[in-house]
Amino acid sequence: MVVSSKPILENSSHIKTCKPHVSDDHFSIDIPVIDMLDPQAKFHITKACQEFGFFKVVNHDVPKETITKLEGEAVKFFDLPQCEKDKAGPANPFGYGNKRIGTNGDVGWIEYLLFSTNSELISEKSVNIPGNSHLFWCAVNEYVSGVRNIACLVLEMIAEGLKIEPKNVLSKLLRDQKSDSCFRLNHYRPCTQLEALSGGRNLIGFGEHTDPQVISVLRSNNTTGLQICLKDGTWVSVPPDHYSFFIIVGDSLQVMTNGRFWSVRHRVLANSLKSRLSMIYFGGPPLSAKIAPLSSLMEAGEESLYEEFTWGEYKKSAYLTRLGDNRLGLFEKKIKIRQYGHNLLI
Ligand code: GA4
Repeated sequence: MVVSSKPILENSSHIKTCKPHVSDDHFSIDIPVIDMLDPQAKFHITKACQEFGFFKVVNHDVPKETITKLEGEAVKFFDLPQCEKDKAGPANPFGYGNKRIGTNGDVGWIEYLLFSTNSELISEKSVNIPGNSHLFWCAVNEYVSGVRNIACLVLEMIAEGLKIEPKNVLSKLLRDQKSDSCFRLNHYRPCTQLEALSGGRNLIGFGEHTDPQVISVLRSNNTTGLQICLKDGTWVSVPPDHYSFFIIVGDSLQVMTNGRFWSVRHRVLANSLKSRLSMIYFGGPPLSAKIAPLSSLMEAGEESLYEEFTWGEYKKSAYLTRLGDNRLGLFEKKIKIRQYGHNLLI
C-alpha cells in the first residue's frame, strides 16, 4: 500500500491517502461468521484466529437497546459544537481527540473519545463529557460490560478449542480488577470533498495498525470503511453490520499462542457520503502480567518466538512507535527455523 504523506491541499497536513486497491470494489472474501450458539463455535473461532485473526460474531446476547443507547449518546456528543467537544480533550492518551492519533505524529480523518476501563465502572471523572453526562456514562458502562462478556466468552472458547487449561486462563486477564483495557468511540465525518481532495485515492480515516492488546471487540453503524489485511498482503473491505461484533486478535494473543494466532492489520477509509461511528473495546491484561506463550500449548521442543515481556513493558514500547509500525518485531527472537511443524530456535 502506498500512503502519501504529502498534503493534498494547503492546510490539510492531517490528510493521508492510499491508492485504491483492486479489492476495494471487485473482490471481497467471506469473513468467518461465528454463531455463538453453535456447539462447534470453539473450533470455528480457533480456525478463524489462525487464518484471519478476525471474525464476526452473531447470536450474542448484547441487547439491541444497549447498542442503540450508546450509539445515540455518541451521536449527541459528536454533534456538539467543536468548542464543547474540546472540553473533553486533549486525548493524552485518554479524552477527546481530533485528527491526531497517539503522540507520534499519526493523523487521520477522525475524531474520537478514548477511555481507560478496568473491570470496574469507567469513572465519570475520567473524561469531562460536557452537559449532563449521566446518561452517557450509563450507556458506556452498560455497553462495555456487554462487550467484555463477549470477549471473555470468546477467550474461553479459544482455550477450549486449543485444549488449554484452565478454561479461564485468558479471560481472567480481562476480568482482573487491574485489567488495563480501554474503550474507544470513533467518529469519521463524511468527507464530501473526497474526490477533489484525494484525486481518486482513498482517504485514510484510521491508518493501518495491529492492536497491541489481547483481543478487541468492534462494532460500527452501517457505514463501510473497515478493511483488514490478509496474510498475503491483500486488503479487503469488511461489510458493516450494526448489530454484530467483529473480533480482532491482538499482538498479545499472537504471542500467547506462540504465533499460532494472527494479529491482523486493519484500517479505516473515509466515506464521502455517510458518517461512520464505531465503538471498540480493547481487552488488555494487568500491567504486571507476563505476556508469553501458554505453557500448556507448547509442543515438546517448541521454543518461544518472542523475548519475555510484561504487558506494561510492551505498552510502554508501543506508545513510542508510529501507528503502522511492526511493534511485535522488536520482541521477536532473532534466529528461528521451522521444523517438525513447530518453531525451533538456533
Ligand atoms: C492502536 C489500538 C488502540 O486504538 C489504541 C491506540 C493507541 C492510541 O490511540 O493512543 C496507539 C495505537 C493503539 C498503537 C501505537 C500507539 C498507541 C496510538 C499509537 C500511535 C488505544 C492502543 O491501545 O494502541
